[in-house]
Amino acid sequence: MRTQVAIIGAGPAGLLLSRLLSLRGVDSIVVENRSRAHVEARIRAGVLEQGTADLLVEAGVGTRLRADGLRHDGVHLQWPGERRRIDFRALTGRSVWIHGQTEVVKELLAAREEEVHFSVSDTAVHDVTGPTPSVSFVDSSGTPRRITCSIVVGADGFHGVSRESIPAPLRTTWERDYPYAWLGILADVPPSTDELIYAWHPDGFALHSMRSTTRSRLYLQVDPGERIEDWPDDRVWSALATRLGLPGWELRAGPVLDKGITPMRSFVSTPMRHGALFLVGDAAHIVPPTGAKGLNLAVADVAVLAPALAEFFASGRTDLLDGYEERALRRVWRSTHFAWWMTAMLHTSPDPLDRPLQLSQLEYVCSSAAAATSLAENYVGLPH
Ligand code: RFL
Ligand code: PHB
Repeated sequence: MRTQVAIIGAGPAGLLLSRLLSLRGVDSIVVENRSRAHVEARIRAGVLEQGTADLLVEAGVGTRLRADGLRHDGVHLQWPGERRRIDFRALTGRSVWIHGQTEVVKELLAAREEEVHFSVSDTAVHDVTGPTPSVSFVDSSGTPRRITCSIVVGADGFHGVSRESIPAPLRTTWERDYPYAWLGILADVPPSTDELIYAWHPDGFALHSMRSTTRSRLYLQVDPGERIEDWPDDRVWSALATRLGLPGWELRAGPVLDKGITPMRSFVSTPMRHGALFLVGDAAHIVPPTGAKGLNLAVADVAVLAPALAEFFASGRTDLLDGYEERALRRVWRSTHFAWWMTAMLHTSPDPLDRPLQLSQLEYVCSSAAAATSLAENYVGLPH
């Protein structure tokens, strides 16, 4: 097979890149090691920055978002006895959109299905610093195949192969594993809140999010060693009711459709480019979910890379490609900081100094226009 851009990974980053390239007349082929059903069913992100939403609409893959997305003009921050609203619209003139990553991926896949090879194995990257870059893999019928191309894009997430194909001595990584995890549930019950609630509580952080007007998504801070079997539904609902509780407000419980525990990590790996190989999204960086930056950052990388690749194929110009890493990393570090900062403000720890510092910070963020604006502009996303 021959194409201009071989893309490894059919997550949001790989699929959106393929879509944006096709709109600019650049050919690509995507290889994905999971099945289509698996990729379409993965429950992940739910908050889109305005810039992410705008890009999806511009790319002609925002039909579901326009029909079903919920515009949120703020979030609630909470600690015992207090629930305060941060008004994004008043502070920044912008909003975020509640729309499941699952829906984004389904619409992108429908637009790119002919170009995606699912259920492949043994994906490997070759000769990205030489004259004949290629990606080899074994297809779903067991046949070895190879894509020769000009550019390889690693959009294969944190556990992919493309980052590791850059020689280890050339790589620098920054990494932190947090001493807590998120237990998340998707529940078939209308949200008990109009906007997201981020709650500090002595038992641990809790988040009330949603996927639609009929589906709630909720999270609890737990120890990373917790086993999901030890969290039957009634224990989860009871912990959520305690941590999100406020006099006069009630949490509606309902059937749990999905339940899982996710570790929390900050991770950045450079370079994001090695010869003809470019990394985008979780393949190069991971943020803890507090602040909802992961998917948005993957989209932001693609928003920089797609026009740079289109320019390269149209005119041979390389300056935009040469500037990709620096431009992408500026946003990566801003979002990495914001996600770390939100995480540090809201998660309880055994260190007794943390509690008064966190409560002081929460009070400050909710009462100072300057501090609230800083949170708001990072949350809604700095301009692309
Ligand atoms: P993905 O989505 O991980 O996609 C990578 C794809 O590559 C495939 N792959 C391979 N394919 C071929 N060969 C190989 N060797 C391969 N190895 C892997 C994988 O199967 C997969 O299909 O990365 P991408 O595209 O960079 O997108 C990143 C986002 O998915 C991620 O940042 C977000 O989901 C993070 N995240 C959230 N981000 C937000 O912006 N807002 C949120 O509210 C939010 N909530 C979340 C999240 C992530 C979560 N989990 C489980 C990681 C909530 C959760 C629970
Ligand atoms: C979600 O709805 O999954 C979600 C929302 C906000 C976050 C993280 C996850 O900060």
